[in-house]
Amino acid sequence: MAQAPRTGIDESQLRVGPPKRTSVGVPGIAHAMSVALDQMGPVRSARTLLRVNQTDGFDCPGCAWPEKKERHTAEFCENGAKAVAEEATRRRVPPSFFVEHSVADLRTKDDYWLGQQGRLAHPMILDAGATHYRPISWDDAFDEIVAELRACDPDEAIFYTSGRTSNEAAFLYQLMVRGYGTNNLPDCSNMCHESSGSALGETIGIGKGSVSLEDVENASLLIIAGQNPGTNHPRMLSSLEQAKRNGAVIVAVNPLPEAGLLGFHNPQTALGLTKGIELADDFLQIRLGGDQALFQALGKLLLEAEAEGRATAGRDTVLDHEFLRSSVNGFEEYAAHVGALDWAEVETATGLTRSQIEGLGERLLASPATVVCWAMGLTQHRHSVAMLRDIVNVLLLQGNMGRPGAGVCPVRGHSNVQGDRTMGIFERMPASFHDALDAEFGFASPREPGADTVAAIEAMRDSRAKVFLAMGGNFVRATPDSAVTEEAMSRMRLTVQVSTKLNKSHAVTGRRALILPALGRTDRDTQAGGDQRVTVEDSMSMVHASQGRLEPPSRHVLSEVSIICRLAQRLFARPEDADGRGASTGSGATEADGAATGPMGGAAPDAWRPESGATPSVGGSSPTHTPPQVDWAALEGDYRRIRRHIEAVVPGFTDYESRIDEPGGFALPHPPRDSRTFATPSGRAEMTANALDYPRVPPGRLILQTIRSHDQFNTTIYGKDDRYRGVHGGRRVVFVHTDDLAEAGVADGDLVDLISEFEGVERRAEAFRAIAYPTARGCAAAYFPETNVLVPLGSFAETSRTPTSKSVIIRIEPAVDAP
Ligand SMILES: Nc1nc2c(c(=O)[nH]1)N[C@H]1C(S)=C(S)[C@@H](COP(=O)(O)OP(=O)(O)OC[C@H]3O[C@@H](n4cnc5c(=O)[nH]c(N)nc54)[C@H](O)[C@@H]3O)O[C@H]1N2
Ligand SMILES: Nc1nc2c(c(=O)[nH]1)N[C@H]1C(S)=C(S)[C@@H](COP(=O)(O)OP(=O)(O)OC[C@H]3O[C@@H](n4cnc5c(=O)[nH]c(N)nc54)[C@H](O)[C@@H]3O)O[C@H]1N2
Ligand SMILES: [Mo]
Repeated sequence: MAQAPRTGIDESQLRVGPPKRTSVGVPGIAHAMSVALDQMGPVRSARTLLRVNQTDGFDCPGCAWPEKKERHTAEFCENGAKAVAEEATRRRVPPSFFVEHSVADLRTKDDYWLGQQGRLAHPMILDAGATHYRPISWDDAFDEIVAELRACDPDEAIFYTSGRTSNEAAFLYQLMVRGYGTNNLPDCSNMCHESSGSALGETIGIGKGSVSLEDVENASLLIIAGQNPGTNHPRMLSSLEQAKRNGAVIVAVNPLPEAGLLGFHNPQTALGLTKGIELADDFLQIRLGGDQALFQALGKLLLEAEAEGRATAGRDTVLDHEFLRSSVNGFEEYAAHVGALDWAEVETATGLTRSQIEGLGERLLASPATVVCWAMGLTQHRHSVAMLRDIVNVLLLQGNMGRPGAGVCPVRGHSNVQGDRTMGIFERMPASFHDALDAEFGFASPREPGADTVAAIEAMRDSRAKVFLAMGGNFVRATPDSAVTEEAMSRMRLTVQVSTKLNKSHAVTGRRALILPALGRTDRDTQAGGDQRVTVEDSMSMVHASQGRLEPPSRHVLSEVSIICRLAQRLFARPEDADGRGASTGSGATEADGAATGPMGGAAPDAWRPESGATPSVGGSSPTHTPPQVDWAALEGDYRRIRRHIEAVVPGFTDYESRIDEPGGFALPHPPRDSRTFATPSGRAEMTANALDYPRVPPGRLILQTIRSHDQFNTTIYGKDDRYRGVHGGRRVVFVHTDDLAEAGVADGDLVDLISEFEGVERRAEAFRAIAYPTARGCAAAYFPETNVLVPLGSFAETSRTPTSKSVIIRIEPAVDAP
């Protein structure tokens, strides 16, 4: 095992070569193994990697692409192996590390250096005015949090979640937060697939994808728009390869010629190692944000083909008339709307020719079953929700919903981001969820919607929030407008990070800060009731169990469930309950069973009052509501009890415990997929007429998308390369079309500053190497989180309020400090 690096990334070592056309294969596996050996050593590497995504193993902490029923011995991809290695690393961040490094020192380190230091091993506190974190006991840490929470109005506290949190932890977390009295539950989904949830919820009545893995493999046409699976969902490539072998046509829609989409060497088949397969039959190099125009044009073409008496393969007509009649609203308005579409505008918006779009129209006609897949390329624009509604429109026309091989496939990011939502991590859950929660736990959850990510940052910026707690993630780096967000964070009275690894959010803190080290997926989680498993939900609504088996990083690290249970127990303790420490102090929980025996079993109404006498400064009165009736210690001791509560509250979890014993788990209900029914207010799928939008880029400006390199997982930077795009040894690069570089008077390799322009305010990211790259004209690309300084907090998608990370208007200038 290699030592953690002593320095961060030295951008002067950057080397740039040509981009690749195919992905994975032998170099991918070799690279994954070298990362694993570096972090874990040989024995732990073998033991760990062989358990990824096995039915009795742990769920890969990488992406949310589902597993097949029959598993390979090594059911992981290069980037899954990297995600596992980062978590299962043997490097540690012990208390002595914080003696050596002040917070000011940590602030100067880059994301790569921070992440490479290893697993957090002890709870730490940063006192007001202190320069260094010091170790703290768990009990004292919880007391500090409770004191601050009691001193503020519940709506002045923000509770963030990242998407790795298990169903069990997520469910208890939202219960604690709602019991405390707020819906301020922003999550990474607000920055991720919120637009998908909004558009699908409105149109098909459920904010989740409608396809199964079999549907993807049996589709006749797969349109993959705004997604880079070769890097971000490598296991998806095996499904695409299978689809291809089954005769599917694959069309990639992307401003960048991404290696994984164009060609693929499957490391899991003997053939794949040598020969590889061309995946995409067509590549439409679209302009950033042009997809709404593309799909409206496709709808128009289908309607014209219908008028000409043509037909979709396998049917007498182009349109699925019976389905439209029985199950869909809004056809007439939609048809009139796209009928009036102007081709010149479509060509401007997309940068594609009419004949290219007609080519895809022909492919739609030739396909009896079409799936559209997408990820961040379609969700992070101002008009993303309308764009996605227009995708649904096109699919509905041909009845491509709730049929084998057809439907919508938003490909999720974090491994349990979808499950967290199902569990109630959402600032505005439907009334039915609140009703069930209240009935199960005998309390009245607050019904006022809470803050999403953008609103949370605004509240912190404007001093309307005082306490920030994060269940995982890296809030200051993942969010837009870094300078604004960092300043907002520093206004907090207390910031708390429940984390596995060190990151920038531990260095940019409130007046006081806590780091609470948590177990990850790969770690053994032993409680009073024995070794525990947790459950997660993948991108296709499959719920399955996950059990880690590695020795935890230290005996001072707790599971997320433990952390929540112990915190909640204190938070809801009556002052006379001897400060509520009770059973949670030791290594495990009580053996108590049933809800009646725990410390809160018999809590009287209005038991919850601030004990410190501090008066909340906003909102006036102290909360006096009844807390949820929960035996937190019992739940901590045996997670099956948590699952019983979930079963009672969340639809679709009947026989939860026995169904996760099945290999592969079980599918949650999805009305369009299961029965072609739609739980919208009208009971029908909704076609919508959406005003056409696309980014208008002023002359001399570019539109910038902020993306992931091959060596990162969001804000965790595994390494310094982006192999498929030909970048090695550095990250501060901006990909620009050769002609756009020439127009800007910049030569390939020059150092430039990126200046974003939004509503008269400029934001600057300095010293990026300009790379002449085959991207669409006018469309630049650079990596996040380095470019988050450029994404304005006030620029977000309509309806979903997702920051517009894929459409930032910029100009490029020779770098101020260039030699
Ligand atoms: N290894 C690894 N795996 C990951 C992650 C990671 O960081 N590393 N992150 C996880 C998470 S949380 C998520 S959400 C997913 C993200 O998965 P992706 O969405 O694949 O990630 P991005 O790097 O944001 O890539 C966006 C893609 O969309 C294209 N694109 C951008 N704008 C447009 C547009 O307007 N139209 C079209 N048609 N295309 C566009 C870009 O060129 C790029 O190919 O991956 C998950 N998996
Ligand atoms: N400009 C720009 N910004 C973006 C995006 C973009 O494309 N462009 N993408 C957005 C998207 S899609 C997303 S999902 C967000 C991601 O936002 P986040 O989810 O907040 O960020 P991550 O980088 O995934 O969080 C990594 C940290 O999570 C902690 N962690 C990892 N595993 C665990 C665990 O099991 N338990 C606990 N408690 N902690 C854990 C580690 O400490 C690690 O440092 O970023 C968004 N930001
Ligand atoms: Mo994401």
